[in-house]
Parts: sequence; structure tokens; C-alpha cells
Amino acid sequence: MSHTEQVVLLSDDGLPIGVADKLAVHTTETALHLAFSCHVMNEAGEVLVTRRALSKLTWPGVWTNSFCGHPAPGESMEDAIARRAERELGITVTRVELVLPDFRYRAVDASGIVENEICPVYRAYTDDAIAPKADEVAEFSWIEPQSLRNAAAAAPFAFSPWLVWQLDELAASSASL
Ligand SMILES: [Mn+2]
Repeated sequence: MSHTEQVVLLSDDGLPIGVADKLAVHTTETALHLAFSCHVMNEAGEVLVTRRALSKLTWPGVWTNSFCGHPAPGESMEDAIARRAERELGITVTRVELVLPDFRYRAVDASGIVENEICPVYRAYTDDAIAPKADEVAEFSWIEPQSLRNAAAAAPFAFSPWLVWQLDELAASSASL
């Protein structure tokens, strides 16, 4: 059993072209790879935002969407989402729905590390209590979607760039949080 997480490398038109170690791929010259983002809602209609652990390699301490991840080679998106929901937040998610199938971004964090992902965006629900893993999530909060949109519009620097872009694309699409 491998203890090294792997990611799926993609061509510019989104086709799988190989695999790489997750740690090795995230550098100042990160190659395009497959990921996902998920926004978790509760039955009150609030969305979960999380603060990335200070120990993380990329965007440490930054407030972002509920959770993200990289599907392993051969792993379905649905399985990857369930795996990361459990790993990062200790929850089971339901009603998983693809809301931004074509989301793609490249961003550079404060240390110079690059993210470069084709990153379909999902919405899901939970009624579980959030039990964050300390090496993934430092803090979390539930917030009204409109309040999050207002905050991100007013102070985009206070959030991960992909969250800000996803909120913009969601607002322009037929989907919403
Ligand atoms: Mn990545």
C-alpha cells in the first residue's frame, strides 16, 4: 500500500496524461492536474467555510470553501469527495451535485507555490457535526451564502482565490449555493 498520494496530470484540453506525487507536483511550476472543490450546505441554508491549517503546504491559514481534494488515479469524483469529506471534516455528505463542471484556475500563493487545476465544483449537504482534522482545517464557520458573497466581493484578499472565482462563476451561472 502506497503512503504517497498521487494526482492525475492533465493535458491543456483536460485529458489524463500521467500521474505524479501530490507533494512533488505542487511547486512554483505546478503542472495542470485534476482536483475538485466542494461547498457543503446545512439544512438551514448556510454554507461551510474553512480556514486551512497553518501546517499546509499551500495557502496555509487562508479561509476557503468547505473542502477540496485531488482524485487519485482511477478514483471516481464521488469517491474522492466522500473520502475528503471524512478525512478533513469527519462528515458524510449527501445530495452531491456538480455545479461548475468547467471550473479551471491557476493561482500563486504568498510563498510562490502554484495551484494549477481543472477543478469541477460541487455542492453537497450534511447534517453531521463538523469534526475537523487539525492538520487540514484550523477553524470553520457556517455563513449565509449572500453574506459570503458580500464578504468575498468586499475583501477578496481575505479568501482563497479559487473561492472568490467560484463565487463569481456561480453568481453568473444558473447554479447557486
Ligand atoms: Mn492541486
